[in-house]
Amino acid sequence: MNVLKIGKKSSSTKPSIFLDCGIHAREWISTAFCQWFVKEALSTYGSDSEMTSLLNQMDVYVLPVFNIDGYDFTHKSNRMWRKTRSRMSSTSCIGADPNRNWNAGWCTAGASSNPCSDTFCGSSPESEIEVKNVADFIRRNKSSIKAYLTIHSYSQLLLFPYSYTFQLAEHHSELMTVAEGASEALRSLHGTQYTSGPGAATIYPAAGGSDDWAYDLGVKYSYTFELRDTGRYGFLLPESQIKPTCEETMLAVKYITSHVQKNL
Ligand code: 0X9
Ligand code: ZN
Ligand code: ZN
Repeated sequence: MNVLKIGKKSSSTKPSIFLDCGIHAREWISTAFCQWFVKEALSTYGSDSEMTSLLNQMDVYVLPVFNIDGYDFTHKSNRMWRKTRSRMSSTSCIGADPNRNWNAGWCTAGASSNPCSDTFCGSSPESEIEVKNVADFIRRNKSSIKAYLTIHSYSQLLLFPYSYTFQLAEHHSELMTVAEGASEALRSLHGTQYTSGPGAATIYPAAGGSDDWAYDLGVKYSYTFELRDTGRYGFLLPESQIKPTCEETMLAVKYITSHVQKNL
């Protein structure tokens, strides 16, 4: 797995943001967004004041494709594959849900212990090598990572902890205010409407997700984006929507990163 580190070179460790795409194999607009983000970062550094300030002050770690094997499988065999491609000796069913495999209320709600289910939580927390690798990376860089952003589709939601419980997060009101500001910024470009809120109440209770895990580790600004659309095309978002979706999402991501910078 390759993670990109984007930012102005520095001799000391800078505060950072972790951004991942493609946790779920079939959510192709997600992987498109990480590519877009990298292109925008490199091409607007030095001309856009917000991007310049961000990359001067912070590093952004971008994991362009989290679920590599699954993503490959959606191109070659089954466009609607969601999970990893790991094998277990006990069953012929393949893969676990990489967003049910984190050690955050693992497998208690909205997840399945049936290996054949699309929301299979895995044989144990971090049983999936992709999850273990990213969890290790975030644990190793925990003191520098100030925000965790993970990109999914679809539903047009901006979610934050918790999803494994209906209890409100300690920083609920700040997380909500920032999410609403980000959604408003996103909407300003093409009118795309987003709903913000804690995962359990806004989409569904689902334990073992990366956002809840990062938050409980101490990464306060932990957000899950569910990009376009609301179901007309779903995971099969047409090519014509890639650019507008990435453009509007960029505004929301920059809104969040500016808030994080202000609160370093
Ligand atoms: O169910 C998910 O993993 C996400 N939705 S998706 O349609 N992309 O599969 C929502 C994740 C929200 N956060 C957690 N459940 N922790
Ligand atoms: Zn391809
Ligand atoms: Zn997803």
